[in-house]
Amino acid sequence: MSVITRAASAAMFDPVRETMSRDELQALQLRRLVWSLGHACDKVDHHRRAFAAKGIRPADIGRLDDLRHVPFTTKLDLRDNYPYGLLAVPREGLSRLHASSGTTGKPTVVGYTRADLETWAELGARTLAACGARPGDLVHNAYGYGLFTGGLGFHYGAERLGCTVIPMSGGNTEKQIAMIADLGATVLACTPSYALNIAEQAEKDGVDLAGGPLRLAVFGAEPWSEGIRSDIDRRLGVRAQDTYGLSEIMGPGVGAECPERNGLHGWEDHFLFEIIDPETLEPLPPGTAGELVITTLTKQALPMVRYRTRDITRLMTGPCGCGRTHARLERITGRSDDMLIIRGVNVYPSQVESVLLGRDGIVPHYQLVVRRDGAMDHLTVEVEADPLLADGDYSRVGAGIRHHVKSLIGVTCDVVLKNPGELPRSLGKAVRVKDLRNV
Ligand code: DLL
Repeated sequence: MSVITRAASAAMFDPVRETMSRDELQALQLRRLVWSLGHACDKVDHHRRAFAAKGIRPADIGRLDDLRHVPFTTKLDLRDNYPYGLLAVPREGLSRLHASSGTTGKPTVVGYTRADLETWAELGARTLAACGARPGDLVHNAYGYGLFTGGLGFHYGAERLGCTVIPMSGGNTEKQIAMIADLGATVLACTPSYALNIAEQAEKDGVDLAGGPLRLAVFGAEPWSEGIRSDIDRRLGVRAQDTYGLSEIMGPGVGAECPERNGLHGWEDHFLFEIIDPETLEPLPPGTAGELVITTLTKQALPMVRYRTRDITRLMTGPCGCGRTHARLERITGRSDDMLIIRGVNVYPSQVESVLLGRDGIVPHYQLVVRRDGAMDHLTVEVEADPLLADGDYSRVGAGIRHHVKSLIGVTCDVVLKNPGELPRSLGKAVRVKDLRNV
């Protein structure tokens, strides 16, 4: 990293919170953990009962390592206590509610006190700053506004940082492009799959966004690959950075990539991160890949105790060139519930994306279709042909992809090349898997 970049990003640190020594950080975490677990057990029946069932009390936590004895919380617990059962404050004490719609059943409802919203804005600002946004930037926010946390989460974070926000929300892509160009946005905040949609539409409309003032894209909310990163960097003329978050914990702003692009700093003064083996549920040593578990340290309305995110990553605690001391999460490759098992081989959509990206003859719009073929699951990769690909070359390109998926991921699949524009375009989170096994 160059001296100039380091100095520039250092200017945007919170010098107290973001660069404290690991010892200081862990001492702060322990103090806050004891408060948070006590708060959860005092105010929430579910947590009190779960602790009692394990025969432990918050006061028994003397070291961070003791967290391994504390019960987990899952999405099912949120559903079972729908809508307000896990709140640690009366409903009247909430300033806002958000909700995330699952694929089945009731949505997950989350609540925030005024102080929680303050913390969220602060961490949103920290997240944007880590990615490279600065006061005075013009932020075009195309994350969905509404119950989804993406829109309002980044909105208040950007305002807190001192940016000007265009609260665009998702959809109406042609209008988005006109606004980005006419108003001179410098930062684009949206999902990576929606940014691809914007890039494609701008190229069709003959609008040169790469030649304009846009310089940074703040992505998140779904898995994406390095291939998509370089594609978008080039087509939109930006530096695309990754951010992580989930509504159950807060929304966007739980972690962010710094200019080093070597993982996402998780904001450890507000969240405690663990990696567990999803089978044995035992914590794994630093550096090992597994399921991310998060405990909130400062949340008032909805304290979360060892929340099982289902997201697969690894935690890196070594020093980072940017100077921040907060541990880094490796980019999320996928969720354990998105993992497909095809003839015994574990496959994440993001692995297939990595194989597809950069190959000649196709564009980065794809979907994985899973069907049941007798007792076996069968995978078809549907990917769009480059508009310049000659009809006679479809089968050669398809065969090349099939071969690479087999040799790099180890799974046999069919590849169907779709005509340009045939696959659905994302307006928010892309739907990468079409599961036809139970229809
Ligand atoms: O997606 C919050 C968010 C909004 C994060 C905008 C970043 C930007 P949920 O709708 O509750 O919240 O979905 C959370 O999305 O558990 C991950 O599976 C996935 N996810 C979030 N960020 C990333 C990322 C928002 N950077 C779920 N890479 C999480 C991969 C991500 N997956």
